[in-house]
Amino acid sequence: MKTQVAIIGAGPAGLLLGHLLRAEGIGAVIVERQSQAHVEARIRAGVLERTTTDLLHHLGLDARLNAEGLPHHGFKLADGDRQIRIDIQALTGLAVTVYGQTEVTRDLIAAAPERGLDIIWEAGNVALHDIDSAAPFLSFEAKAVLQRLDCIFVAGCDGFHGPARQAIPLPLRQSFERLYPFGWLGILADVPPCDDELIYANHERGFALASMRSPTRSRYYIQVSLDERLESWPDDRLWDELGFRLGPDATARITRGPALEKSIAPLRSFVSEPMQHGRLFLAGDCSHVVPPTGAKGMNLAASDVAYLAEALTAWFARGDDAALRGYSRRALARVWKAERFSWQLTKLMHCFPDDGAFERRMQIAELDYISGSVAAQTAMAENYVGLPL
Ligand code: RFL
Ligand code: PHB
Repeated sequence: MKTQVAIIGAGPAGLLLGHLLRAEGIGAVIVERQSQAHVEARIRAGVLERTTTDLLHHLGLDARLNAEGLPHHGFKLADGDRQIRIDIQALTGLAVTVYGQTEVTRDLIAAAPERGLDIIWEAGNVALHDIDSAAPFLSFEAKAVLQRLDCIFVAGCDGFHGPARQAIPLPLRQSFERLYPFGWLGILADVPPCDDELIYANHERGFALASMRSPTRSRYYIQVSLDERLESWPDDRLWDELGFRLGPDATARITRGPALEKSIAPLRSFVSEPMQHGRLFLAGDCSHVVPPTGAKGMNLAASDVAYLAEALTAWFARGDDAALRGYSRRALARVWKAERFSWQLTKLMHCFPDDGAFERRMQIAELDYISGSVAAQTAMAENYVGLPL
């Protein structure tokens, strides 16, 4: 098999890149380890920045997004009894859109055949070869047959655990990491949300987030220690805990219901530099991870591939390699700012096991400062809606 760009991974980064390349007439094939059903069932991000929705509009893959996406003009920070509203629309002129990653992924997969984007599902043992030559290729097993995909470029879009990042030799690759001593326990339920905006709550029992997928589907999270097990969190215990943490206004309006999905995700900040080696280009979680507090992970995957598609298009259309050479530097500049915001918001809103009374007072003072400062609220709002591309 042969294509122009071989993409590893059918997450948001790989699918969006594939569509952006096909829209420019560039050949692309995606090789994905999991089955289509598995990928379409994953519950992940919920908040899309304007830069991400713009890409879906540009591709004309926005029918469901337009019909079902919920524009959000603000969000709330809760701190015990108080709520601080960050009016992102008034402060930045922009909004975010609540539309699940699951839905984005389904829309992109559904449109793949009609746009000539081939996806090979359940590909085992994907390996990269000759990435520092002019003729790289992938090998993998599909339907029990060893296959080879020759290409001009390889795009590593295979998430944090995939093989692409490791294909950059270690002396040339440097990583920066912060692991957090807690995770998020998430619940998805078909009940109306407790508020029409998201609420990020700092409580001495731990962080909580009230989010949503639609007017009838809620998504909630609580901070839990890393050794917690799902079996210890029957639905009622989880609803009780949300009631403690979200503050009195929200708690009075929580509707309980059975969990459609429940999972625990660890939190991590991670960047691997550079994002390019030879003919291999990395995008999304395979090259950087943020804790979900800032709602940035999927949006960074989208901005990476917007840069990469632009650079590959310049190369295929005009033989111009300037943008490809600048890709890593350009993408990392945006990545590090999102890392900074996600890390700060995580520190502000969570209970760290080693923190004492002093750190708690600092968090409360910071929230108090934000509540009274338009400058602080503006800084938070412009990061939340997403920095410009
Ligand atoms: P993905 O989505 O992990 O996709 C990678 C794909 O590569 C495949 N793969 C392989 N394929 C072939 N061979 C191999 N050896 C392979 N190894 C892996 C995988 O099966 C998969 O299909 O990475 P991508 O595309 O870079 O997208 C990143 C986003 O998924 C991620 O950043 C977000 O989900 C993060 N995130 C959020 N981001 C936001 O922008 N807004 C949010 O509100 C938000 N909330 C969240 C989140 C992530 C969460 N979790 C579960 C970590 C909330 C949570 C709880
Ligand atoms: C979600 O709805 O899953 C969600 C929303 C905001 C975040 C993280 C996750 O910051």
